[in-house]
Amino acid sequence: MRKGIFALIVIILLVGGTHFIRRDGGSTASREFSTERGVIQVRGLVERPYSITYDGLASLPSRNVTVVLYCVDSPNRPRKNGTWTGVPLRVLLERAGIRGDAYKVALYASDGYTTDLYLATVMKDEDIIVAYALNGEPITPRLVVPGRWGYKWIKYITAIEPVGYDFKGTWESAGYPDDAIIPDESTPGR
Ligand SMILES: Nc1nc2c(c(=O)[nH]1)N[C@H]1C(S)=C(S)[C@@H](COP(=O)(O)O)O[C@H]1N2
Ligand SMILES: [Mo]
Repeated sequence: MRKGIFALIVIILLVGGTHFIRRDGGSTASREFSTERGVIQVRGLVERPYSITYDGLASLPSRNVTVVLYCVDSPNRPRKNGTWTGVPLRVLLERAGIRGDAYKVALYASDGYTTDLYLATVMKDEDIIVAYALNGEPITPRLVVPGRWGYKWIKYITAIEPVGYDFKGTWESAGYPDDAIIPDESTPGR
């Protein structure tokens, strides 16, 4: 009789334990999944703030831009190269209706990184895109900013925010040039 009760307890613990492990494993997986999918908020000085999932970007007008990513730390070594596919930042902003008092665009990432662009720059350059593919392969959406150093090419974007003041991102506020314009490749010491 006591053996029977003992066996029952063991069975309950085993089944309960297995159930717990499965549930825990499941919730960990779904947390990673939701981080990978990601969401971008378009907020700040806009008429109609909205959110778009990383997957949702593919349903908007897209553009291909062939350009090289250079990091300012090794200015002559191409870091990433090819054809980037994505949505013009301007299109994402216009969907929200940009308010007249907007002056810069602050960009935020899930790792705490930030950068910024002048709204006027974004509005006149359709090749500034939130890219979701490189050479036809899906990538985690990141900004592509032709002619500017890699520190403008923010990855893991979580928010795009027109602001009315001189917002400066991670490296811009540490003293790197805010325009981040890459000098011509023939420039000595580039
Ligand atoms: N979220 C995020 N984006 C970022 C950075 C970062 O640290 N965090 N570094 C920037 C810098 S300084 C460079 S040179 C490029 C490097 O891009 P890569 O990692 O694709 O080579 O990413 C930019 N985007
Ligand atoms: Mo960089």
